[in-house]
Amino acid sequence: MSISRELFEQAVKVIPGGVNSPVRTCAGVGADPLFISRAQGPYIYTEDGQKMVDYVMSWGPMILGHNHEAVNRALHEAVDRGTSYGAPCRPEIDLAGLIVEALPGVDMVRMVNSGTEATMSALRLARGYTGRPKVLKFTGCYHGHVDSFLASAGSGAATLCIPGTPGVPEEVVAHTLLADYNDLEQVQALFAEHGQEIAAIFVEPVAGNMGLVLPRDGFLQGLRKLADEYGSLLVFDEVITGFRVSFSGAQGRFKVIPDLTCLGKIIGGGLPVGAYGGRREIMEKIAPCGEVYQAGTLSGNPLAMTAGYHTLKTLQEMDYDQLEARTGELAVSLRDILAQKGVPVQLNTIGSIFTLFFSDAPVTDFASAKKADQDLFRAFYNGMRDQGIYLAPSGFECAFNSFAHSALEWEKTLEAARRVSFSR
Ligand code: KE4
Repeated sequence: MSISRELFEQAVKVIPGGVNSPVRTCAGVGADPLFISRAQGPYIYTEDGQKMVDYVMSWGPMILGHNHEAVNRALHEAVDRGTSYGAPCRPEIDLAGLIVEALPGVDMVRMVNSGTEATMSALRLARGYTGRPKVLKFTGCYHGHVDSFLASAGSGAATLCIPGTPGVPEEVVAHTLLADYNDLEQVQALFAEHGQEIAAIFVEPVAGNMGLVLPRDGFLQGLRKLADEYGSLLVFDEVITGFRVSFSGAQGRFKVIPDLTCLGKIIGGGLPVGAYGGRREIMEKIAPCGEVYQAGTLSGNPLAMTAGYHTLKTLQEMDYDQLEARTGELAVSLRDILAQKGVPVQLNTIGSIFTLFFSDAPVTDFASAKKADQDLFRAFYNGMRDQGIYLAPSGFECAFNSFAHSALEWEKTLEAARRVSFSR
């Protein structure tokens, strides 16, 4: 029996499903989760000593690669100054200042401890600022496990086929309006009917939780126009895209400026950090300067702020265009290798992220994402994993490249794909 299997058998006794987040279970691909002992650069190392090329990268945060020297060194120094003060500290201003400087839609930012906390707080703020109850989200988008957003959510809820809202009272999701991603007509119709009650549109400006789905030309601009027309807020959930699709996020790349922005993942550099920010007159509604309450014991934790600051500071000097070009080459080569095996495959990619859908039709929303063949994905996942390539164990997630990956890892990845067998 492998060490990972032994550990998993121990874990399931004391942790639901043996994992602390459902997407980590590999039930959907017929495998056990691998227990990781350490990580370095583009690699993770399993408890059984297997060295694997990592394209999960902690589900997005590790864009610099694991254990980056500058981040690691700063963290070691920070630990010696204590781990938590529960009081303001300099690293909070350093990280907040970098975020405000980088994102055109953010004048002020509040730190929290996860992407979920960020979107939950942004939703409360949008409702408090507008005095309206309803929120419009898109099927297949995932904004964390916030009650109001667990309606037709993506990520783990899609992977595990969990229906929308067990455990969430009907009254809560009654205020959640759903539209299909990229379908502006549906959004227009919902605004025509509910416009004066809609506090905000929440959208992943590039959707990463139904697999990667790109916004159609004019989609984000159309949302901006409708929000303005009806006095609703436009909220970009940039937990994945922030500092990923460009140093100024999706809002800088697509030049559509939201009223509020939710962040996570990369801004914590691998430590637990989320944040929400936006226009000053909205953010000043948040306690203690405003009446919308939100708080957190470990918000602005000095270690997390240090990791986030040094991550963004390092990213400021990195060549995003080059990483995007390398990622595109890798993804196109993977698609072509798989297509030559006679399987239907579609590729969506932007920045340093991509998803290969086993489908013969383009994937532009949740319905088309769900048409992808999950059995083929399962064969691909396991075939790659058996050869030391670590992908997300779900067809509704993305593969994340990093500045630590090089031609060596990319060639290993392509070689492994050439050897994958899809014989049913
Ligand atoms: P967290 O609460 O997991 O930090 O962030 C929630 C969240 C919010 N918004 C977007 C766009 C997100 O992608 C996420 C979290 N992403 C998933 C994977 N796609 C995290 C992995 C997990 O759930 O373990």
